[in-house]
Amino acid sequence: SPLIRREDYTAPAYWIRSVDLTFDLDPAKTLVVNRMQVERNPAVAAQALRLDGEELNLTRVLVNGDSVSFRVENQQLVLDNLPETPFTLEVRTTCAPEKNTQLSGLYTSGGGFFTQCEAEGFRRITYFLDRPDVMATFSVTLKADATKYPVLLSNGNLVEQGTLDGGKHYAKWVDPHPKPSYLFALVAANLVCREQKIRARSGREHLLQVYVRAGDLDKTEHAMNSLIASVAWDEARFGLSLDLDRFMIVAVSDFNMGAMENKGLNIFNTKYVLANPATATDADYAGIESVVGHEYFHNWTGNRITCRDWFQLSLKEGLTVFRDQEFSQDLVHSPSARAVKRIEDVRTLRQHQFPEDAGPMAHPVRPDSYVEINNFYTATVYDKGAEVVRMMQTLVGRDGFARGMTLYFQRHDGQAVTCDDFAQAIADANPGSALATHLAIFKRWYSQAGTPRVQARGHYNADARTYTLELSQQGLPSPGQPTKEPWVIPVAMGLIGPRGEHLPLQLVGEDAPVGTERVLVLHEERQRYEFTGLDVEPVPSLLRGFSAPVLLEDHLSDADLLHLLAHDADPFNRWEAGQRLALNRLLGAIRTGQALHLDAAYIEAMRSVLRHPTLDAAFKELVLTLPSEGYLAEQLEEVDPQRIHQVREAARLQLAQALHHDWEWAFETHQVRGGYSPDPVSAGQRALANLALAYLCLGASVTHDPVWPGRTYQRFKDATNMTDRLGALSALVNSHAELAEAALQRFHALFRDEALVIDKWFALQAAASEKDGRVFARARQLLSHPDFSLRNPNRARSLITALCFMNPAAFHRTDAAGYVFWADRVLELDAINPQLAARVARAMDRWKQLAEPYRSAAREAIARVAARAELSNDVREIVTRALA
Ligand code: DPP
Ligand code: ZN
Repeated sequence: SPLIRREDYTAPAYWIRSVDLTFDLDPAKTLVVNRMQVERNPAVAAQALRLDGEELNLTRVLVNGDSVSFRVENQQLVLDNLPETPFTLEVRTTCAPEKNTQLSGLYTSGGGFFTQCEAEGFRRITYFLDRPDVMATFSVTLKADATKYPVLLSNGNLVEQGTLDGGKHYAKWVDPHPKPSYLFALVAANLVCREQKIRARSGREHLLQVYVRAGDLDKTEHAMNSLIASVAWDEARFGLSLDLDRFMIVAVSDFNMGAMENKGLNIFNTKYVLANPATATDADYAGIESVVGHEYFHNWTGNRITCRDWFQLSLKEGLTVFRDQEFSQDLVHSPSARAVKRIEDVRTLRQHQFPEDAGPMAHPVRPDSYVEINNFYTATVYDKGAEVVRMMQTLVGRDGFARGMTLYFQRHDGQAVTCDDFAQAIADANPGSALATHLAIFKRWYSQAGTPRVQARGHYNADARTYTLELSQQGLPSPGQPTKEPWVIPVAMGLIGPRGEHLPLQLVGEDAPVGTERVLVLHEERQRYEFTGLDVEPVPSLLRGFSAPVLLEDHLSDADLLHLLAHDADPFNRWEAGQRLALNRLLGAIRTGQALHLDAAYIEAMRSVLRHPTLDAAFKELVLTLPSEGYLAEQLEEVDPQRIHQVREAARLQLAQALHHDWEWAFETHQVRGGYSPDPVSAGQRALANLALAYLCLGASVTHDPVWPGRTYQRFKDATNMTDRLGALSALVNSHAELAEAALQRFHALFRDEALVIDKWFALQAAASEKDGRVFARARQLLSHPDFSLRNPNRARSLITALCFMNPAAFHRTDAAGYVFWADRVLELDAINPQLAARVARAMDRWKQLAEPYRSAAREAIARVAARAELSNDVREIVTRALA
């Protein structure tokens, strides 16, 4: 399987201007008639037309109605001797949707037909120029059994429908917007829909629809509300309105990804559509809001302006993640609720993207090469890509960024473009800005992999009343990139005085202070900043709001961090200070092998946050949650997952015991009364109450006091929403309470017919805090539970991802049984669904960091997978890179 390189890009030799598709849908054998209007691209030397196709049965090829000679080689249909003028090419093929377990292309799920075409699924439906820079208008006719498939949908507008002989019916859809094939979609299924008409600011009326299976209609309100909010937000913030009469979301339970932004017909994993208070947690509600937003926002950033080639994937994904993050922040009104969302996003970035950027799969936001593009739907392309866009906004300001977006659409609407085009538009709309000044250097964020390290050292000169801050940056080698050039790094910062006051910031040479917060733009390897007029020695608060995706070493002392935790006006850095205090203590114990002892200063600091009169509950919950085992591992040169677990559990137990009365107080005082609402204030209260409950049950696990486990079980039974029910269940399971078994059984019995809840049931058990190997043993047993299946991606992930990615202590065992489990599942899954298998394969990314005996055993397991001859390109690429 060849390596595909960005530098090899060439424009297509042909354009397909329009396509007319007819589907005769049958699970075993679907007939696809594909009529394309094709013309040569005069800018490219004359050559054969090569159409991509995969697992298709080709039955007929006609050019302008006449049969022609053709050949099929390397999964391409090749036609020579074509007319110069535009011509009609008709290709007939059949495929077998029911056999399509990869869930790419046209497949069946729950008795209906669905499609997924990004990145290269359309070639599994028909022969085509399956590349994003070939944009065509589509008209689509669907024919299917009227009883089994009453709903027939495709992109755009419904122009015709009717009945056919033999119990069949048909529908014809026309999408007026030219689009690449990856945005094609069809659905034929037995579904019901919630619909709502809205009137946009422009006065235009739109029909919004959310399609689900018959029993799920009561779980569609939140998705619809999120969609309505998305339409309004994009108009208000960026002046971008919905360009279609009808916008549809369809939920399907077998889906590889979260959702897909097909033009006018978004197809969603049920996980990101279905919610009611009894089945969905606050986190699920938030996930639905952001994914509905994300896919909707793609209509402009991705669909109207798309990617020239797949190396530009972050052009749409980084930008659209940034937009969905901003959307979720703008929906909440308090600055602290915005900060909570920012902290959660940064936590995700550090948990997934930083390890990726330090491991064998490290790649630039705009990769230079790939074997299988599906492997590059990564945290780097999505989340680091979003940080790159966020830095642009920081450098040009919020209004400047909006101007840049406007220019981007003026220049490129309807085109397939590159990351360079985007950055250029934002810079050109902001002449004189730091972005425009340093654009070439800034764009290294697109080309250099790896997380930059920033060092900060401050020095106060009492006589001169100055504070000198020296910032320097450095990049470590990554695969294929041994050396790094400096990046442009915006460092938002402030200086805090001994009484917690925010000091005015005046650099030497300036006439007056410029407020108490500013953005320093580090663009050289080393820069010095001299602040003047300071009567007191400040504590620096650097990288506020996580203004750049870097690793900061600021050399702050414990006392400095305690000061920031108590006083920083920037909630992100306040949270960060608390995490750093914990990190220092935990890492100290992990490195030295000595027993952990949480000192009074730390405990008191945590107590004052917990008891703070004005801080939000959601923020408190974040501060009082210890850094994860995965995050701890990333700070270490050599990783012993069992040691990390031991120390972190000891810390949790000490927090449980030292703050026992405070946890009781927190639990009692954070009860939400009245009906369920997923708003950030009530969600924060529930989160803190659930954290308190977890600590109270943990404390009880050593005192053997039955009161809190008993109350927790009662709360589990009486809960009126899933957040509280799952919180109580989790407290019991993670403290290994005796009542946990009964609760798990009851939970399963209550929700046996709710697939998404049963996923939670699997995941909770597989991600539970390991104790004496019991969690791993349980996870292995659950493989043969009648509800378990590798064929449904959500279910497969609920067990395998929870164990292999989210539970290091259960996964990394001295007897290597976790790695055997991993290799077996990767191989089994690869025969069913290579995309999913390749995701699971990445659980071993960081194996070289492991201590012995884990390291050798991990290598052996990866080698066993790599030795399999009939591996997919997807998994082959991952294991080859891991072993390199
Ligand atoms: N393009 C999709 C999304 O990120 C992924 N399939 O929205
Ligand atoms: Zn996306």
